[in-house]
Amino acid sequence: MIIPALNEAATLPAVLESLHAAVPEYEVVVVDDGSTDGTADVARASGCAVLVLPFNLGIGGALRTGFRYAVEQDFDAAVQLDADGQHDPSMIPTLIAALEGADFVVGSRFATKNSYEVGLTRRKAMQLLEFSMRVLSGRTFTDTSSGFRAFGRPVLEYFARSYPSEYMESVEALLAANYAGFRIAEVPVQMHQRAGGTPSAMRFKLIYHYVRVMFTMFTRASRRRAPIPASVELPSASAATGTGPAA
Ligand SMILES: Nc1nc2c(ncn2[C@@H]2O[C@H](COP(=O)(O)OP(=O)(O)O)[C@@H](O)[C@H]2O)c(=O)[nH]1
Ligand SMILES: [Mg+2]
Repeated sequence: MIIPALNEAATLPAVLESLHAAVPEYEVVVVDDGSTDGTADVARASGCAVLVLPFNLGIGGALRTGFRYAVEQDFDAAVQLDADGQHDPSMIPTLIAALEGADFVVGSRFATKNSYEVGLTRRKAMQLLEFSMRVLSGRTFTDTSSGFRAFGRPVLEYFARSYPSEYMESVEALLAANYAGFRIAEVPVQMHQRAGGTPSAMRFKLIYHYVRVMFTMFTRASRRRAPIPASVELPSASAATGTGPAA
């Protein structure tokens, strides 16, 4: 389980507890990304692995750190989930089971009709993203920005060296994995509203991010045949483990 976390001390304990109850057999790593609210301490108190980044890299950078860690620790698969209680740990075995027939599994909020509510701005933007994704990838994804995902080993290795770093990276990563030829599956999930804390982007910032991600998607599409070099030496992700204070 890879949990990117920025100032989630309020919600993280309950998430870690529910993970421990639902899937005690899986290791958990929290990637604390320059939080100022004691997120790392809360995570350490639960006994899970904590990677502390010295300053804020953004969710993509934090995830890439988590993927490197998973690769280094020789995990066969990993699941990404939010620190805010939105993702239901009881769905994790379903996501992992779907890795039998896929390399990359996306927990989709919209694969079936359910009650997950998003604001109007976000909903419209998501529809536009979905449409662009259909044009660029040639297939339909019902939830391009879900942060509840499972990855098999080959995708972990791929993302450990190439995961996009800007916010809304989830969309870009989906397109990149599609171009790289990975088998991608969607599994319907029920998602909750965040349990507390603050969402990472508010309305106007969101619009900026949606415009930026659209631009990146088209750029990516235009150079889709450029391979990601396979032989990049990776610095050790576990160098980030430890007790250093979050800046
Ligand atoms: N490591 C890290 N995690 C972040 C950052 N921004 C957001 N997150 C985490 O990423 C997850 C998703 O963010 P969230 O605000 O819930 O986005 P939403 O679910 O798309 O509204 C949460 O666990 C956040 O704590 C960041 O800059 N760095
Ligand atoms: Mg969330």
